[in-house]
Amino acid sequence: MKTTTSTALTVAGFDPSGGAGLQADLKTFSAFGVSGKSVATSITIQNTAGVLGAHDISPEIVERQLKVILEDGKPGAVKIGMLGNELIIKTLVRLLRRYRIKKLVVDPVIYSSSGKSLLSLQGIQVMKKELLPITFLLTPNLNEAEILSGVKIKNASDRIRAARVLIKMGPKNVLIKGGHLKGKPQDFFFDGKRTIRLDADRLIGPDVHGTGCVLASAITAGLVKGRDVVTSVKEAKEFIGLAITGAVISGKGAPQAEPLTRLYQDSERYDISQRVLRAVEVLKNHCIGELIPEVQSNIGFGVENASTLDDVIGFPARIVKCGKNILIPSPPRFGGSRHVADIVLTVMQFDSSKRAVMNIKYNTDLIKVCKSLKFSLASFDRAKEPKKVRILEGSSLEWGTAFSIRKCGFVPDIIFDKGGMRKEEMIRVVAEDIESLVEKILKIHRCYLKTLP
Ligand code: PXL
Repeated sequence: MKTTTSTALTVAGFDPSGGAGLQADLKTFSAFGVSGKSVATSITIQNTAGVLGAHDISPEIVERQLKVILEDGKPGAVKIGMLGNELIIKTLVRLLRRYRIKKLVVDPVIYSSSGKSLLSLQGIQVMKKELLPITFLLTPNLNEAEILSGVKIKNASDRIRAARVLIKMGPKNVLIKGGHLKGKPQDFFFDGKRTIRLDADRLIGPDVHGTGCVLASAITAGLVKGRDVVTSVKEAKEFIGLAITGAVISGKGAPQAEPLTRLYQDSERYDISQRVLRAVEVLKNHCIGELIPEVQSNIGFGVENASTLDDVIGFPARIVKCGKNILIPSPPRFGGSRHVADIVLTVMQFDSSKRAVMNIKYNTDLIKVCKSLKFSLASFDRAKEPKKVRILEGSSLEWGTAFSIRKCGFVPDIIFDKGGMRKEEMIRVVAEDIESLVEKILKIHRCYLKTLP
């Protein structure tokens, strides 16, 4: 059990598809280690394909929800999302004033990304008149900034004008999200004095649902944790980038931002390190020293959908032979093995289900062993490597791996080469995961021992 004062409240709509609104907000708070409370303003009817309708909660019920929550303890900050209509806004403002809520992040939701109205026309007027004056940070997208400020935004200077108009309407800070402006996406922060342009890489692919909610909630969580507003915005922008990278397609419509991306990644990486540590213990116990080549061995094991060196765990100091025994001079880490990781990444481009590779010694007996075990084999010849590839340092193993796979027509169990100038001949054992890799290695080792005098 633990007592916390680190709480955030979201007042927003309910999205049954889980991608936006209350559900996305709570996941975001959790991802920041902030305890979340939530008050529902409207039940939307929607799935990943879009919003079909909305049933606003009566202002009395919104009031009762809010009151019991605020009486229970003052949240560190409050995020406001979809509000539905003017009566809900009036009720909300009255209570926020009564409980002296200062850290108020308002995401002025007016339309859904699919174009459905989520706030009444009267609601827009009441938001301008009553909610903006008590707002700490307003986070409109371009369309919402235009509607609230009355300034048509076609370029960056229009955006500055709109921000000035909005600040005059009451909020202490404004973040106009420029994700939908043509060219390089740039968010624009203004606190009445300072203007800060925040660049963001345009992320390719279809529009991701829930990004506005997740961004505003991430800022709110930062404020709860005591960060200043600009730091909170910057951290939240990094967070939304990750949530978009990890977006999930779960239905027929849009992908949804995934606020738990970092947690999922960390947990997968922890799981992989533990499995690799267990695997080398097994290899150690079986004393597979006979399989280790002169340049020593390494193991690479990639996370799901691995795409960079840092997505592949390996042993920075390799796996070293000591007679029949093997030694692990330093623990595995992600990005720890350049060469084997190159092979893993190349293999995964052809077959993403094969994520583990270990290099072992080459000799004709070992090749015979692999054949007797009915492993599929393919090989490449370093001498046939195109000059262009050779000049590009480090791409040699990628070439050899891709060449072997293409020749074979699928990813084989074994990829070998007979070496070249200052290059030791080598066998690489390929498997789906670390456990099946160890199984293959032990089979090879067992058979190989029988061939030795
Ligand atoms: O993305 C705006 C938004 C906010 N809140 C709820 C929503 C939507 C969009 O669909 O459903 C509840």
